[in-house]
Amino acid sequence: MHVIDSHTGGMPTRVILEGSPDLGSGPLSARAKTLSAEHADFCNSVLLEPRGQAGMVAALLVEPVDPECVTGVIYFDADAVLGMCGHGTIGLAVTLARMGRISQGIHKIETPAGVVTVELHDANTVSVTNIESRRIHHQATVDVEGVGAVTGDMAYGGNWFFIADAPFEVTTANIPALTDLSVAIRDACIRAGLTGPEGQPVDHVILSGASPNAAALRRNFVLCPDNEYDRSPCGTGSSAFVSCLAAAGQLAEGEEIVLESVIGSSYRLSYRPGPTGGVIPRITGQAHIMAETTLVFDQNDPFKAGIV
Ligand code: PYC
Repeated sequence: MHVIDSHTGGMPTRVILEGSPDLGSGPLSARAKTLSAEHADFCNSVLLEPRGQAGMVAALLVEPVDPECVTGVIYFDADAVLGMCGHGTIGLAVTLARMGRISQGIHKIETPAGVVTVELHDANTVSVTNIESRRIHHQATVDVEGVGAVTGDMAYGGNWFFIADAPFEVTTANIPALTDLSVAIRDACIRAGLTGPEGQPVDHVILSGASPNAAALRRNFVLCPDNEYDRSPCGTGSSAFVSCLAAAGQLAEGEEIVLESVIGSSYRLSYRPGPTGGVIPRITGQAHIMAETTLVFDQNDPFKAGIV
């Protein structure tokens, strides 16, 4: 299996160029469901140790339905198939440029959540115009085991986020505590039945804190479905965050802000109004290629499907 690995603000993306299971030719959302339901071994073998690494997200290239798109892509982490992935799309654009498949300019990419556009500025810098994002629930309170009541917003940015203020500093030293708290909050959201309009459960949690960097509005810790934290500021999470700022009247159309990850990497963000009352976020960040690799799957390897 031929893969190209990059990282976006420290968060790894593994683009799978060949060697994927046959997912058919239907809508990408249906192909994503098939991948999730029928190919867990494939997903594990690519992302889990010993071949993969903690936090890594895979970007499986597939034929798009929309002929205007340069490619289709299905993202997954070690636990779940994702609707969209912002850091992954920045990494994918830089990877496609390295392969000579795109040049500087604007290109469309199809994801299970919808068509997004990427603008490649140079070999490393990409702006993603995401799908329409929106605040779903304002100031919902959930009862978190061992903590008590936690109040926050639920928002959609291509994945489903619960967003609350961090009760302590968002620093690398606090990553274990931030992870534990976020997992407990996600469990509480699921127990409370806090969902999107079609019953979509919260799959990511953002704990938002102050940044020591005057240029950044917030420093956000983001928990992913595999219980790893996003090393980047999380493209879909930042989109959800921006939708909440917009809904609260705290960010004007076109105004640019900087959001940081817990490790201090950053995205620039702005939005324009969406067609159905949400926002269309624009996320600018940088990715760097790390490796071009052929993964080998030895039939006699006892850990062929990863260390589960
Ligand atoms: O950047 O959207 C993102 C993302 C989702 C999960 C990990 N990164």
